[in-house]
Amino acid sequence: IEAATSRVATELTQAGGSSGDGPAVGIIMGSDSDLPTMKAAAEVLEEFGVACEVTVVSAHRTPERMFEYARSAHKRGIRAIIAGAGGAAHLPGMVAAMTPLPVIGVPVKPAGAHLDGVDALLSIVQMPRGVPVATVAVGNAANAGLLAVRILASAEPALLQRMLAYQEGMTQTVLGKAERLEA
Ligand code: RP5
Repeated sequence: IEAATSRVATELTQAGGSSGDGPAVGIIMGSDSDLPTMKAAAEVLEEFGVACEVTVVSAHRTPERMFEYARSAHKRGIRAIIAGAGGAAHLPGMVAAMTPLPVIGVPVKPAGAHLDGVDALLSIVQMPRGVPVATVAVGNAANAGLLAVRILASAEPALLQRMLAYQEGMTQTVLGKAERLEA
């Protein structure tokens, strides 16, 4: 992840992982200022051994780059796209309009934002029929990573087992806390 994020503002990069040759998930964001939020998605994917690429694609500042990314991702072997943006967050929806891949949108709350990320949430979630974006909670890039894992896991038995183990781990953690509380 460190290697991927250090080059994030310049070009497509690949983070570690073991599922296949190239990255299976593309993580894109409107600005490198979104990285502190979006890196949680890359961390989850790394935890599950899913290879990803991390880069900046701005719907407003680099529209041609957005077209190129969205139109080519599936041809490069990407199987799901996580797209985060703040403010007038058009990136996830526009990418979804141009790719056949599942797109997971992350509303980002930029530092010093006046609207608490609600502007980004509404920009991302209110998609018209026919162009779906699976939208997670404001700032919850970890859930975007987990959803991408689940999408891939539906066709990868080994990944499915890792997701089941992750869920069981969560259950045991909560039960442990409940036991301690009740003791
Ligand atoms: C959005 O504007 C980006 O996704 C970011 O959340 C926000 C601020 O971008 P910068 O001005 O920090 O580059 O497009």
